[in-house]
Amino acid sequence: MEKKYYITTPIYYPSANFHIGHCYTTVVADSIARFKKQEGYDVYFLTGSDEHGLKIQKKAIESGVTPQEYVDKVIENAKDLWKCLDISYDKFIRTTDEEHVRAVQKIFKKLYDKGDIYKGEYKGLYCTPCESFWTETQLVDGKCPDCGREVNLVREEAYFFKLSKYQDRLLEYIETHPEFIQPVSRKNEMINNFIKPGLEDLCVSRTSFDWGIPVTFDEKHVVYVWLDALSNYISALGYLSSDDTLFKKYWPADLHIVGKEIVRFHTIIWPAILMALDLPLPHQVFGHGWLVINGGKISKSLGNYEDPREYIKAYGVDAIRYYLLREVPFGSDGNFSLDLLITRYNTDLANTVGNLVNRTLSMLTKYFDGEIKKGEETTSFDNDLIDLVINTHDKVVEAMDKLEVPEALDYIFEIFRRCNKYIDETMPWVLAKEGKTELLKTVLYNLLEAIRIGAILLKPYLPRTANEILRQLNTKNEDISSITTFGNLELGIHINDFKPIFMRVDNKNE
Ligand code: ME8
Repeated sequence: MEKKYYITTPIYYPSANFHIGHCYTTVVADSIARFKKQEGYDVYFLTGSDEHGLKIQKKAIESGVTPQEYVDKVIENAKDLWKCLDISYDKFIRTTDEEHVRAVQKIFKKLYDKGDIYKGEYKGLYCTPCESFWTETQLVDGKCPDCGREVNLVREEAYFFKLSKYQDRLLEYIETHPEFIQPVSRKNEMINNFIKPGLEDLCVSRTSFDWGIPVTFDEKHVVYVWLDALSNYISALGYLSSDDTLFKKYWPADLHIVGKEIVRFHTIIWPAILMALDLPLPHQVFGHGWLVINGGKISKSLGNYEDPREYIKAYGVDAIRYYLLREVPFGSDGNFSLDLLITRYNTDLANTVGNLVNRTLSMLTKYFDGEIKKGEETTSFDNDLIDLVINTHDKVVEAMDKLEVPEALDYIFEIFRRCNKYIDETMPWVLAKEGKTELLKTVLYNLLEAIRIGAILLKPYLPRTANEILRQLNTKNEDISSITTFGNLELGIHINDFKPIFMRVDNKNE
């Protein structure tokens, strides 16, 4: 039976200003989804946009359009960015989709009927210019953390979700399921900073603005944006709809990948809601770190913001994917700079892979007219190369099981580095000069086969590069099942036309 794998990214606030940091979650999720597909899983990969709430309503007012007009316009920006980054999602959900709206309304009603949502009064600190509620601890010097103005104590009729009721069950679940919150540091943070000090019931409706999903039985209330947003993970699969086939097939999620600042919502509020709905919890929530610039935030106002499409235009999509996947230790913060991007590009992509493929194909053209042949003799360096290549798949699988994406990628690059060393060891140009044709055939075959296997393993991370290498090799054996043994590169075929895949870029600071 095919194994299923349901993976999600957070749904993004629609924006006209995405930066490179925003690309991180989605590129990582895309690579994991592609990897699982390659490993034979039946994968469902969900992403989307989070379109309700005061923040969006205010942006729409600033732009002089309705909230719906605003989100309809900027949504194209997200979809275009994911397209430029080769994101292979199966569904893009919008929280303004009819089906989502209906599902959230049913979820709200279900929790209300069960007694887990009740009507009460919200008492809190309110910033009128910002129309935002704050808690005492969120204030900065006693003022609104957004605009720095005075806050007032206000009261507003609101519905509450009985989060406190689930505190003990949640703690027990987290403690008995060590894989649920990863990395471990985030798990400890959730337990010690939030759950153990005590969970308070959560305000889940608002009356002070109207850009949200109306509560069906009390229409002056709209559903709190996080209850609305988190529900996307099940509404996207048709939960509580007339067709819940996908829900039955894919829920519970195998992995929610989220940024560290929203782990709290995904590991406290979301599981409590699921418990209240009598649904199983996701297998894992992974909270990744941020991409930072000089240790600080990336933002337009700081002037360090660049549209990621500019980098894609300059260096190609795989240079960006590679940087994000390789440079940032998964789980920790990682630094971004153009210098580092170019260095990684030149060293790993242009030199290690691009140059290797180009050199090898050039030699095959020069010595054998581009025909792939197998030699009758072997060199003393072959076994070491072959062993490394054949063992790489297992190492990649092991790293990916732990979501160690940079490590997985590095194992694959080890193949290309080993190939370059093999060229230095065997010196094919000397073999050619000395007329050792059988050895030369063997060396080139081993290199091409190692490159083929490396390219297949590379597909989930750098799909374009991998496909271009395989196209240049003119091989039909592109499947993961063809890399369990060494020697499946077809004999007698002629390689396709080829050109360098990556051109070195001048780095002014190098
Ligand atoms: O949080 N580095 O949406 P969002 C790494 N709508 N990741 C970053 C980043 C950076 N510099 N900046 C942003 C939301 N992100 C909610 C989610 S889910 C039910 C609702 C990541 O658009 C951030 O951590 O603010 C998050 O995972 C994603 O971008 C979307 O952020």
